[in-house]
Amino acid sequence: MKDQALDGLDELNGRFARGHEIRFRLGPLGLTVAQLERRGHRALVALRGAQVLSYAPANGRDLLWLSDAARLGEGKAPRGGIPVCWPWFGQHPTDASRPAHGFARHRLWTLQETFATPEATGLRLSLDTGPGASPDWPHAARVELKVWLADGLWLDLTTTNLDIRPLPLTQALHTYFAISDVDHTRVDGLDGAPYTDHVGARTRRQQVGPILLDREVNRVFDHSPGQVRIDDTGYARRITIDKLGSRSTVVWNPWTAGSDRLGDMGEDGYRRMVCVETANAGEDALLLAPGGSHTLSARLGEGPLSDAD
Ligand code: TA6
Repeated sequence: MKDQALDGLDELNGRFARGHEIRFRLGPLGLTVAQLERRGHRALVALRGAQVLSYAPANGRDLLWLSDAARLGEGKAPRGGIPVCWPWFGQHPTDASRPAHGFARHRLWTLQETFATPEATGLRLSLDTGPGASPDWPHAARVELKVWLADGLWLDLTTTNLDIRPLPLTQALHTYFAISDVDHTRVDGLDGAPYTDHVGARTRRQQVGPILLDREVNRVFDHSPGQVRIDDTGYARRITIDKLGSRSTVVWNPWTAGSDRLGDMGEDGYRRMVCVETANAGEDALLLAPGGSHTLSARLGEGPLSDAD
């Protein structure tokens, strides 16, 4: 598959590069990426799918996991980084033949602006949909992703309903975090939250304590607007995920059988990743009024894990 923006690298750099802080180049899988740098923080953002592929804080290792076996293909987003699930999360609500997690992650987004100020270095991408722009989606809407480096990686996913009808919306920043090993990692901050368990027949449950990664996990948490933490004793770090405009959180690890089904997780890849997804899904589905807009925001940060944690 050819990335249409390949032809435009010179033009992209001519119009949008910002000194050493923002440059455009070919990145993983031959994708056209924006390379962001600010005070030692580094990120790569692919124009296809507006997918962040990498984010490493100053002097730190990457917070994001990208599979060794990631590939591009028709209807396939690279396995890893932060695919944008939009305008539906999971299966389409009424038509199971439509692509899982919507179509935005497969499209080439339009670069609207880049910025490098004393406070932040980043960019804004957009995708328009509607009867003319998007035959598989009847609603006229615009979705924008603003990504920037400051004290962490920040993301704002804003949807505006440009239609005369209400817009049903579910979505997620389907973030694949890199971990040292499943045996050394737990996900905290969801104690007491109700969830729908998507492993096997769907069941409603309530989380007790942290989530241990010792089996397939696929949980859609409702009522989880607060901070989620990934504590990793192998890397001695705590990843923090703070969010706004999101009352649902998805935690996923496909384990062995799921990895075999997916085919692009790489050798034992499931041991070195966990998805913690900032979402509007399940009971947190949105209905945007005509002219209305909604922003889903996330900030990813990290710090050392102390013995007291
Ligand atoms: O968020 C969890 C999930 O919905 C799983 O059910 C799962 O299969 C996954 O996302 C990955 O989906 P994808 O379409 O990228 O293979």
